[in-house]
Amino acid sequence: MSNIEQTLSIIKPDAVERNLESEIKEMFKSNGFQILKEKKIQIEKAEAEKFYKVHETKPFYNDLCEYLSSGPIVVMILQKENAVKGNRELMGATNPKDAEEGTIRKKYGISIDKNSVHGSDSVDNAKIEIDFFFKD
Ligand code: IDP
Ligand code: MG
Repeated sequence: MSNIEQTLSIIKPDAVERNLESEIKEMFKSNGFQILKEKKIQIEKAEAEKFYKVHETKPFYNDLCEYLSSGPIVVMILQKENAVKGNRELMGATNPKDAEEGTIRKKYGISIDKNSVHGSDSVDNAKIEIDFFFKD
């Protein structure tokens, strides 16, 4: 049975800054993802804090929010069969050092904090995150 899903992807500041936007989008497309909507924006730290609220008790929360708001990002709605899991697989492990060959984070990630992409971790969170950036 078909299970077309949508998920939220972000190309983070470290990757935008290194002009990796088109290469990363090509990786999504060549892996069967459709980019339904996209925009390049820069967010305020307060918005980053809202977006990453689940991590508010973590020691890296402040740096993470500083970082996500430090420069332009590209936010996208990706669509594919089982898109949420498929995107997590294509992204690779949070720490690029642990990411598998062929994943975005292995290829482009610099460190655990500058790991080039964000992807929703569940279907429920994908809906919340898509609304966060694309509810008009
Ligand atoms: P994910 O992006 O793979 O879903 P999460 O655990 O949700 O990983 O963490 C969100 C983001 O917070 C990560 O992508 C990474 O940029 C940052 N992060 C996670 N763990 C650490 C850490 O131990 N030190 C610094 N930054 C971290
Ligand atoms: Mg996460």
